[in-house]
Amino acid sequence: SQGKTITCKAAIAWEAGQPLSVEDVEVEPPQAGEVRIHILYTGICHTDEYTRSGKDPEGVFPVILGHEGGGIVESIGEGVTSVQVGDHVIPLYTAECRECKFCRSGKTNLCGKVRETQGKGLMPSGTSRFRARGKPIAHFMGTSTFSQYTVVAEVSVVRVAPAAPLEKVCLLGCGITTAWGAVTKQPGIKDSTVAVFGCGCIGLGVINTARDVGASRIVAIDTNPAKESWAQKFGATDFVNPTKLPEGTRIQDHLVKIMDGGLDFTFDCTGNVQVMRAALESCHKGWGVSTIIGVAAAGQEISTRPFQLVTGRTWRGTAFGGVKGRTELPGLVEEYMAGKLKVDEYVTHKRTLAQINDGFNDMHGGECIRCVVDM
Ligand code: NAD
Ligand code: AHE
Ligand code: ZN
Repeated sequence: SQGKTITCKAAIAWEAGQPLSVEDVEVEPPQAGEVRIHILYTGICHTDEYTRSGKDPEGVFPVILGHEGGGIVESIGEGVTSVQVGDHVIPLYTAECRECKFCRSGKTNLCGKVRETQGKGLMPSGTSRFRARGKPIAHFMGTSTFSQYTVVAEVSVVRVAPAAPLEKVCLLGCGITTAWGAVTKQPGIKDSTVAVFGCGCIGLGVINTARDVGASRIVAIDTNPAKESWAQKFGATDFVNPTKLPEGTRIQDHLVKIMDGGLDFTFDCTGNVQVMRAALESCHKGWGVSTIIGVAAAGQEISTRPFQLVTGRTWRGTAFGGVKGRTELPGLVEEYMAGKLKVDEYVTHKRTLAQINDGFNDMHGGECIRCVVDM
């Protein structure tokens, strides 16, 4: 099939707010600097649901969503050198070209090479490799892992150890890596107090990594009471359900009170702007640092009294945990293989591609940490 268009199944989001439709899609061969991947497994992340629902200001339709995948290189375009046919790979929604201003800065994992076209649902050439019902279908986050075959830029893919089970390490394409990076790249967490708002895949990953790096106390916060035992299993020392506080008590006031003036570090893993505010205001005066990981809907804005910052709290955020995927993911896969990084523990649900909409429903149920789709 190399050099030829492949017809395979993909889950297409034709319109915002509609269920995905599993149907035939034509996938063109990779052009220069591109890689065509046979996707074997993909996770479903809350960000896929966010864009499907129509809340993403960058959302383009029709589109093939999915950004937490694992697969095998089927063919490569002209000039591609960093992966070969048959390599086991993870697509990267945060590219790493190693030559743009961002990549060379040493200050960020955000790469400027393909982000503009990626945000429009196009390959760097400004065109799509997908067609269905005779129409072009947009790419998503440079990855589109809800297709049995996808095409990505070479800068948006990394080879991983072939011995690693793709049905597990696909999750390193987003959630677990994001959480791991958000903690490990933040200096000072050892021997410090941490609060984590939201105990989904991201929040549990933050809790677990904070425990691994030696945080002294880890307070998990979730409105879903079923998350208490999850949080404990991943390393939380305390759990607070904000809906169970006495009427009129705000979560930030409660945390400042029980934590001797507040937390050293807090993380928003919900995407809710009120929660982001509470996370900032739960920080200790003089030094507390709050990190936003959650993605908020179009039109939503954060607010707080500037006094919160004047008095020494820091508000920051992170994408893909600050991780440079091509450089760092192979090592993270090795950590998993060596038993030093939890991955299997996050998989609560499994679905086939035909059942992918059930996978989205699993996510809404509150009992799902990650659903892995067998493509
Ligand atoms: P999830 O839905 O599985 O988890 C969210 C958790 O927050 C749930 O347990 C829910 O009960 C809890 N929650 C909801 N409202 C709450 C409230 N008011 N107070 C406390 N807890 C509350 O989602 P996820 O897959 O873990 O993703 C979390 C967020 O992170 C999403 O917004 C997602 O889009 C975002 N995300 C960002 C990045 C990044 O690179 N920045 C990467 C992955 C995911
Ligand atoms: N398109 C959205 C932005 C969404 C967003 O912030 N995405 C995160 C990754 S979420 C993964 O589950 C991210 O990487 N952001 C950096 C970037 O370059 O997109 C919007 O609101 O416009
Ligand atoms: Zn994601």
